[in-house]
Amino acid sequence: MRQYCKPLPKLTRRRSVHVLPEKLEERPLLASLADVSRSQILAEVDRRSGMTLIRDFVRNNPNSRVAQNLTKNIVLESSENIFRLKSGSLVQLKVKRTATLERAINAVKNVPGVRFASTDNIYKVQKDYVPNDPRWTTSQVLRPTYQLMDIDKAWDVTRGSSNVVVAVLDDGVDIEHEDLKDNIWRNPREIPGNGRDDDGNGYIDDINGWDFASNSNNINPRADPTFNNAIDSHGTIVSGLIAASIDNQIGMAGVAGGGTKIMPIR
Ligand SMILES: [Ca+2]
Ligand SMILES: [Ca+2]
Ligand SMILES: [Ca+2]
Repeated sequence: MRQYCKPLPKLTRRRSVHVLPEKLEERPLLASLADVSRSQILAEVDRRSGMTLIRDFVRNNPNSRVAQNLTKNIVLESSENIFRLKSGSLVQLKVKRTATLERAINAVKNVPGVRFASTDNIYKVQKDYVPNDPRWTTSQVLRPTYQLMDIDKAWDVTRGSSNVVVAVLDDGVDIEHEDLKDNIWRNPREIPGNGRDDDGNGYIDDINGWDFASNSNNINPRADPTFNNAIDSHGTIVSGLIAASIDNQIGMAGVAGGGTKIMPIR
């Protein structure tokens, strides 16, 4: 996968990237935070030093309509290569104040060796992500701990994935908890309640996990009479730290609560 990314000198690498339009689908996390530069455009050029190709063309064909359009719309002296590709380069071209983006793009597209040109789409990476879960803002314990982990910066990159399953080996997990129930792993090859070991793994009706202490498929601590309620369950608390649903306006936000699944083991 090719990604055309290059920070402007005045911006930090962490906070912005430049992306050609046809590459937007490769950067879904950034897609809603676009801005289009009004003073520069991007072009993909089939030479490692793309600006040399463009400047040479103007020098060698000064009277051509293509070269004249180029010099009329682009500040060639200030334009530069910004990213090397395997088979060429990405160049950033400064648009003259008297030109429009459309005219500048058309002028560059007509230069031999330019594959295509487009607007320079600047995507600002989200920072200081704040979930809407009430305990995220009120907890005097969780929030400082999360901040020590730079969790807001991590959440800019990912908030969890349903492709990831975390086994919690503890005293069980309250799988009916309102802030956990959406992120509990479910065994896709086991049919619940039929008294059979459908997936042949040696455990009957192991839908969400397994209680090895009681040799039971019920891993919810609510089933244990020694627990008064779910808050007594260490496994439930740990699971909440990992995968309490983010942004559901309930309880807290787990570090990977954007989809990561919990497999309770006791
Ligand atoms: Ca089974
Ligand atoms: Ca079964
Ligand atoms: Ca929540």
